[in-house]
Amino acid sequence: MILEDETKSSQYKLVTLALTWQDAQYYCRLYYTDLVSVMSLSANEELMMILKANDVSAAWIGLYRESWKWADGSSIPFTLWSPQQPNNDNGSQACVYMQGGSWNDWNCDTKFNFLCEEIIEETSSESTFSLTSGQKTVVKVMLLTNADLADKSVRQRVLRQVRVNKKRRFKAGLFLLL
Ligand SMILES: [Ca+2]
Repeated sequence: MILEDETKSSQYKLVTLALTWQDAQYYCRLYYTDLVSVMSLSANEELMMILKANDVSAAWIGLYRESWKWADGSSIPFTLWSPQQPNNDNGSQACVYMQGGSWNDWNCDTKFNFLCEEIIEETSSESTFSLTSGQKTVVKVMLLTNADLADKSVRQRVLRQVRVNKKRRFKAGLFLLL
């Protein structure tokens, strides 16, 4: 299987469980790809409409402070803070929720609904393999890439790409040996 540059599309998933930011991220990573990264005004509007349509006022998004970055490690081409935000009130606001389409930094332990995204990545050479329960399959992958595989976020994306199969998701230990 050769993983090459792929076209990428995101599907947004609103989860109406109230969880802390960290638990929300865990949930998104388990069932989808990650908490949502909002990379454009149009994506932000789409998410705002999802919240509105579901009558949810506020939901965690993937942005957090460690110098601000998205949960999946992406850079920040776009922000839409509410007025006077981010204010890091009491020095304890390191996570971000969306409300009415704009963003506020907030205490990560607060429980909100949250927005996940599922990234569907199409590889040019589609692999097909099937797993039955209890079966162990070793998949050898040859990577043709200029990406920096020493970078943790790049490795996570590669593993996700291996893991995400439109029809079938298998929970297994995935290791990338360099
Ligand atoms: Ca705030």
